Amino acid sequence: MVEQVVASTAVDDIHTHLYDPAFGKLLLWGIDDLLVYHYLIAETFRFTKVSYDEFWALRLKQQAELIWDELFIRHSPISEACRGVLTTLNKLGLDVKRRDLNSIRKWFADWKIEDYTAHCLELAKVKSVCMTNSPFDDLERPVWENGFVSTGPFRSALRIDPLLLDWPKTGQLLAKWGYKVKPQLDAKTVSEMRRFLADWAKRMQAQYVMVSLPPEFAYPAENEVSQIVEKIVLPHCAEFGYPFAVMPGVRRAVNPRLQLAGDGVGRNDLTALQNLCAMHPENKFLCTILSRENQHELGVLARKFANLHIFGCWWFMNIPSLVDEITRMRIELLGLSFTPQHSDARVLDQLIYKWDHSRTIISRVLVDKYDDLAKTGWVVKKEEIERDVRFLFGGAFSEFLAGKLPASNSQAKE
Ligand code: FIX
Ligand code: ZN
Repeated sequence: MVEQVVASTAVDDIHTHLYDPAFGKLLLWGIDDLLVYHYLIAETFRFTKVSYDEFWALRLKQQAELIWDELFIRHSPISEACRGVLTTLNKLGLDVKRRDLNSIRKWFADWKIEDYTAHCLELAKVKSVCMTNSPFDDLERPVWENGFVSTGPFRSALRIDPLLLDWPKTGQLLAKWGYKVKPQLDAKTVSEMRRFLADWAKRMQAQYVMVSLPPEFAYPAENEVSQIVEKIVLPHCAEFGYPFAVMPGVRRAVNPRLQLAGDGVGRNDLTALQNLCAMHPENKFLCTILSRENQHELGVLARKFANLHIFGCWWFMNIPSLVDEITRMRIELLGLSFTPQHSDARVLDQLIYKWDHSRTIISRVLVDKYDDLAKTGWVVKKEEIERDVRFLFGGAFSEFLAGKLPASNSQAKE
């Protein structure tokens, strides 16, 4: 019964890198994009003799062929990211044992993107998709400036990494766009940076404001990042009720020659997150963290602060052994008050495998947990299992977005 409920309950995917089809080429899909996923690029360079420069000079189709040949033909595709391509093709009804890239390409060529988007969402049983939207992206910004408003399943989150991590350089952009900012965070600059955030969060109808952070992130601290968080981001989020999503643990460009595939991981001192939650009870925080070593501490922090909602097994954590370990631990620590998974899909079709693989593990963990209850004589009804799974698959997140902070939180600040 649990397996059937988990397999059939539609999910809100709360963090992806997908786009509404209205964003045109920014929405990646199809076999070539599936193969040229940065997870698979990194794995290909474990084997290939092709140099970085040669690889980046290839056209997308040629890159896809090289990856297919190296990871699927010359070796068996047993890594999680390789297996994901095969799960996706299989669920789409393609015969993977033919190993025929060109016939797979022909199958994709017959689709129109609007129909294919609906097909993927239906197969993956995803009812909404949260995009990652950056005003600093030159391809994306004009779509918003031309008045795009999301009415369908695609929702928005305002991504602000350059504002926090690359000030004052990002200030030059703000100045160009008409915000009266200076490199120093004086009062006028602070209010103009807040105006910038307010304009973009409103334009995007953002669900939350988000940033990824390096392993060294500290709070409070005498540095620009910490000052921008304290003086600009947190007051903005508190004023308009946006949660601030922090994603610590990414060490960008560990190997820059791998481009997007070149980011690494490092562990964080979670005292920073503890301080954020404790010092800003008027703010709500979302958090997913990249290092395995931080996972238990994050679960414990969520027990301490109702203004913290933890979510997902992010990126290098999204492999079956760790999803099982992390999900099990979170349920044991927090019951149902977290969001176990997001897809982080960058290619539309990936929704199919990311959710298929995650559902299998989440259901396995839940079966064990309900079974433990059964041994005590507690009887769980089917409607209760459905209620619980809906809560894990977006209900808890929606309540966190909509809900007021517990009374203890608002009083703590007074
Ligand atoms: O920072 C992020 O949101 C990361 O998820 C991405 O930048 C990363 O490249 C990714 O695709 C992970 O799944
Ligand atoms: Zn992401």
